[in-house]
Amino acid sequence: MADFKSSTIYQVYPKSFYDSNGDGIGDIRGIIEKLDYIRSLGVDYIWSTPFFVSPLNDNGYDVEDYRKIHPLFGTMADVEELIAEAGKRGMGLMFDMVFNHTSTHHEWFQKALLGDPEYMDYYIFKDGGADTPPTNWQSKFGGSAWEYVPSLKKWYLHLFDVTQADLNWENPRVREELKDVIRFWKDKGVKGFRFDVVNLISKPEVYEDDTQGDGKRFYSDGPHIHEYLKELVADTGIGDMVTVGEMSATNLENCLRYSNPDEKELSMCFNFHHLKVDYKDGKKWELMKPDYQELKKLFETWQTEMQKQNGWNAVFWCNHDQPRIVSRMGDEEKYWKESAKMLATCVHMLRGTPYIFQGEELGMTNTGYSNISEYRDVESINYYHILLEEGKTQEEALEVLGQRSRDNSRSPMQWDAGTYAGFSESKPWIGIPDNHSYINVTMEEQDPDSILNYYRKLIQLRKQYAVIQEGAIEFLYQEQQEVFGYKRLLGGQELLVVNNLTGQEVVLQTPVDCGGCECLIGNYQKEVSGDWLETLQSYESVVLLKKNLQ
Ligand code: TEU
Ligand code: CA
Repeated sequence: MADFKSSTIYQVYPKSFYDSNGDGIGDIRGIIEKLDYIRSLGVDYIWSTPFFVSPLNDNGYDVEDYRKIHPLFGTMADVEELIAEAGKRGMGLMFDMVFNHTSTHHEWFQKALLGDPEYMDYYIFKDGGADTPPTNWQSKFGGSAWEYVPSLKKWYLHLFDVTQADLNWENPRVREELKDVIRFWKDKGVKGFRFDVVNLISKPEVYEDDTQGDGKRFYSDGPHIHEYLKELVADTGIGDMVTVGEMSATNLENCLRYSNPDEKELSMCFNFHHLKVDYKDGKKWELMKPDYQELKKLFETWQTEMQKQNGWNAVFWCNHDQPRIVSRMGDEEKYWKESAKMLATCVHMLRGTPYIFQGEELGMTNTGYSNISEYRDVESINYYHILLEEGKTQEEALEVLGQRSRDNSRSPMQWDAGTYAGFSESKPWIGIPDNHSYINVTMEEQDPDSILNYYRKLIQLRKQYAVIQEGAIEFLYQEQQEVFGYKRLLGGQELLVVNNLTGQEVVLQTPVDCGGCECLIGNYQKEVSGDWLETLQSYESVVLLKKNLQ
């Protein structure tokens, strides 16, 4: 399997990828049927979000049994076939390990609820009167992070939904149980792992009210996090596999440690700072236009420091929790194609491992649901009510969801222009935007100039040019807000990446001398070789290779 530094990773959300048996819900056999498509992109690994037995209150991030497949998605035989068939095509599977919490349906929690002290110690139970939660910490999905169990006269911690109880990592037995889960999947031939909100697993010694916030500062990158990760990796022998930790409200200092190979923790981290530049005062549910200066600064800091201190970034715009990037930072109407390609270029030429979320490669957009009944995500539904309670009108609340809901990325993959977008033969579990009439795999396959074919080319360029994989990075145009530019340097090669983040033409403050350059990729048909590049058109992207520098 390819080294993670030269790889591109494709994320599949099984429930919405492809439905093989016509029940309106995507499944494992659906992924198997579409493996040739995924292979055609040129990616090396497939990260699939969870399909284990679960009540699906958080679409599988509430795991009831880490070793069994939810019948809605298929069988163990299907999963084994998926791993084998991907392997035949040169791709490795990465499974999603949700180890910060289990579903309250998990047998461990069920035993805890019966008062079994051994299993109560698997979770975080605290004393407290029925009216006073142990602390004022807030759930990430809204409301208190504590739930009272009258029969035990205790509260349990849930940083996410009330049916997602946080595990007690201080308990060595919990750590052993979770290592066994990794060994189980490793033995099945899984080639890598994504660890869900893994930087939240180490809770503080003392549980106290957070007078400055929702509690996150006490448990994000908590006191024993690095120890726990080292132990998990060493004891399961996954140090040579590709691993990525999802880091919630993290910082650079910790991510440098998580991803520095000498620390023997993880291959790389997801952080979300660059995806909060449109949060007003840092609040997800308050709308603001993206602050591009801040976006550029964040990329610059993280890229430069990771390089200096031998860390490694996962680079991405989209996943199953994020709105679609073309709707968010591009222009999904007038410059749909141009802006989707420009945004792709911005991250795919960076130093790090790029991730593509299903449908991103087609330029899929936010879903634009107009009624709350169309939403499925627990977080969206909770916040809709919170927004109404805060005094917003229904229209205003829907406007916020339209831009921020996680369901924006969870609509079915658009395979063709037919009914249900070729995803299923029956009505899917969640609605499909009308734009599948022109945003779909079948049509984009036929168009050499499509977003799909542009992504293929970006992935291929990374394979072809060591400077994209390993080159040093230097940032350009820091003073020019509309332009996101950088250089990659390796040996005698210099790669120049220039992107116009706006829908207006811009004049470059420093024109680029294209003498002796080859244009590797760009989203406008234009001959740049031997010329000066002085202006960029709306959302224009240009990637130039300068050769044989002395
Ligand atoms: O997400 C963690 C997480 O905190 C977010 O991305 C979350 O969706 C957002 O902050 C809410 O505003 C991971 C999974 O990717 C997500 O799907 C799960 O719901 C969550 O963990 C709990 O397992
Ligand atoms: Ca199905």
